[in-house]
Amino acid sequence: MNLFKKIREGLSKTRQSLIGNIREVVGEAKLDDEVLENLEEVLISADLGIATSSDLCERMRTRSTREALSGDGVLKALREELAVLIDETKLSHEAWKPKDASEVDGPYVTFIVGVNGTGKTTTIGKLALRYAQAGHKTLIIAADTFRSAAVEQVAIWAERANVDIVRGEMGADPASVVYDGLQAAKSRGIERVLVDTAGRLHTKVNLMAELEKIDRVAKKVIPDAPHDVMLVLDGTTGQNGLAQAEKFRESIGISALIVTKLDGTAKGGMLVPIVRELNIPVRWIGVGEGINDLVAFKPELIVDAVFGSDETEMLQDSMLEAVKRAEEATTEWSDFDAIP
Ligand SMILES: Nc1nc2c(ncn2[C@@H]2O[C@H](COP(=O)(O)OP(=O)(O)OP(=O)(O)O)[C@@H](O)[C@H]2O)c(=O)[nH]1
Ligand SMILES: [Mg+2]
Repeated sequence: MNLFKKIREGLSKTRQSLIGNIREVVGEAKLDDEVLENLEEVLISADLGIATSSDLCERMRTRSTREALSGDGVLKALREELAVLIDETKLSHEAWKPKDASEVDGPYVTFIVGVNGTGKTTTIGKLALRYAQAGHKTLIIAADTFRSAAVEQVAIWAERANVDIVRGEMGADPASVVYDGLQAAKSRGIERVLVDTAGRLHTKVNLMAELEKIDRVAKKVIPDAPHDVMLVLDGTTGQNGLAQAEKFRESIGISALIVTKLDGTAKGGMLVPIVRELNIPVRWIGVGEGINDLVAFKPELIVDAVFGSDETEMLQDSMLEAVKRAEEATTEWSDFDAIP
């Protein structure tokens, strides 16, 4: 299945609910103030965020003074206006890049962080498989020594992906597990290291301090580590993800986001404010519990994924072009080799 289809399928609940609600408030009416107000409410309740919803409606208001908009014409116009907003944002994202793997001598270290239950361990399994398939010698460090069974869970994923694992004992200091794991990675000639950390509430100062300690200790073994820190957000929690991202960014710093569970939710609209307002790129999205249910994400795909009119609609040329670029990037690992 191509990348675009997978994203679309993953976000089908979001799209159906959003489009249904838009059709309901717009109907065949003209786009007047009242309709615009209701439209803004629909966008906000679909987790598009207050700023983006308001910007979008403002653009629609301006546009409605130039052309008569009603019915599905509103949807089409919304898609176009959102594409403009996303496009403007993309430019400012160019500056956000993790270290390039080809410039890293020794293991390329990625921390996977996030609040409880967002899908960190599952995503590590999915990523480990990708790295292994791309021919990288990969090691997972199981630094979640907090929750019983966490180490066993990650060990199962390591086995599925057929990669090495270094585990800590239950209750051990996670920083010391990371220390040992990175030493092992160096001596075994590992190319990619994925560090599975325990879930932690972004509001708990001591837990965030523990993460900062892991960061300091990692640097003792590999001075420029971590090369990449990905925050995993649960796509079903909507706007709360933005607050989590801010807190993790202030603490350990993050280079990219992974948004999971988009397959089971109508809240996928949250991808829009994340892309637009956070200025942290979404690199992967999780669209299922299986090892292959991880899709490389490109902001240009979001408009159709969230707002596309229906499954059979012909893709516009520009969209096809974007899909092609994204797929090339994924298969060649040109962008993703550096990042994974
Ligand atoms: N539907 C769906 N479920 C997912 C996805 N990613 C993870 N899950 C499920 O979410 C649940 C939690 O996943 P974990 O990987 O254990 O989450 P975690 O962040 O490691 O959890 P803690 O270590 O306890 O903080 C599991 O039941 C996963 O199967 C996804 O993309 N889609
Ligand atoms: Mg976990």
